Amino acid sequence: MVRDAGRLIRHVHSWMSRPLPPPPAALRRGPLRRGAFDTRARSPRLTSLLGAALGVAFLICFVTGLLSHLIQHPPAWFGWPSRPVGLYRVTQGVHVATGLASVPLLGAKLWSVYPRLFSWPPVRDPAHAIERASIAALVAAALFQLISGILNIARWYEPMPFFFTAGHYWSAWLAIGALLAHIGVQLPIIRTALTRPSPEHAPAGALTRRGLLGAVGVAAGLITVATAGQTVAPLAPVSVLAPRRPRTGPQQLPVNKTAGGAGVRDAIFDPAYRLALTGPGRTESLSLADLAALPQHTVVLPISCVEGWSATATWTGVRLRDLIARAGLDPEGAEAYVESLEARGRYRATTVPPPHARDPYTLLALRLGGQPLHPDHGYPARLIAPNRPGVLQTKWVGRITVRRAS
Ligand SMILES: Nc1nc2c(c(=O)[nH]1)N[C@H]1C(S)=C(S)[C@@H](COP(=O)(O)O)O[C@H]1N2
Ligand SMILES: [Mo]
Repeated sequence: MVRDAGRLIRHVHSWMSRPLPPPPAALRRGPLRRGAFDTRARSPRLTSLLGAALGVAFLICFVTGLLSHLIQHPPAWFGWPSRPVGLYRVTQGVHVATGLASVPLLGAKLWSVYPRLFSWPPVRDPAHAIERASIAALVAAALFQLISGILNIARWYEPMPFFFTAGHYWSAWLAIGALLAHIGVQLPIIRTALTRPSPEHAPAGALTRRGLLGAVGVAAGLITVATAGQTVAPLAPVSVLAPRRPRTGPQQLPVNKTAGGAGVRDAIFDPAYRLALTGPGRTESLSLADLAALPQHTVVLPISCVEGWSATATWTGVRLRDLIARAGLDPEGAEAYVESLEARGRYRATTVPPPHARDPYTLLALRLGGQPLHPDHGYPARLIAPNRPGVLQTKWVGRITVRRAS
């Protein structure tokens, strides 16, 4: 049995490393000719150093992105707490920052290896062909992740003929799988390259390796500073590339979707507006005056958009747990389904799970910064809960259905 397996493996191995016929030498021109590239600044060490930095950035980006996905689409085994209130703000800020810092790292890494695209012969044997195909998959998935992520934070959806969230999520698995396989295959090379002391210096005048690494580091730092202001308020003035600034927008808060864009203007200003509050076996209609007559609470909580911007604001309104009790359930074991007056749209409704439903900071907010909500911020009432992605902070709330948590 074991002998057979051993023989099979040897057989596959020899088949995989069986040399393929060389391609016609006449093709060896242009970038394929010998010595077509200046290799002085390129080395396995440079490539390995860039790869290590990129690997760390990608891993952090993957984990924080996966977390964001789980919070938005929680499977039965997954739970996410309501405290600390700003945890999601940090994890998602880190997700977007590591993604953006990966841009110069990936650029430099590709520059350091692209001459190999023209290596001769293009494929030596079947094993080599598989290795090259896996690198092609890794490069394609990595580029797709960075480009789609940047288009998303720039809110430029036209070039993406697919649903961003699904595309970005599935391609992330492809990228991380290809990355782990790549690290596994390259490990011996990486180990020698990183343990051997840095060899010969490049001749004066040429781009030195250290200079290149420094430039890449500076570029990554500049990109971070130029965008982190979308969530780190003191950096806002220098964040020239940030698509949003924390203090810019109606009531000093950025807007994701406007009331006009959501088509809710008529519904939200209708004097007949009532909040439908439904619990097991009963439904109640609450007017704005009814809601304002209930005990009011004020909390300071951020909106933390999945697109990486976030901003803190002061919200006043009715505790969701008070509404749950009013609908006839114990807030300790209840969840709430919150629906917008918005007729269509992916983000018109969310489920508030028990940790957030019972948290005294979770409000059906009526006021922002002491004033009634601006129409674009969800007038007449919107959900605001601690430690939740902005996409789950439903605006223009028209109905709340309370049920026992499963
Ligand atoms: N009904 C509804 N609520 C919504 C949205 C939406 O499209 N429709 N967008 C969400 C997203 S993605 C974010 S980041 C926050 C932003 O809130 P703001 O526009 O008040 O800053 O609202 C959320 N609430
Ligand atoms: Mo968002």
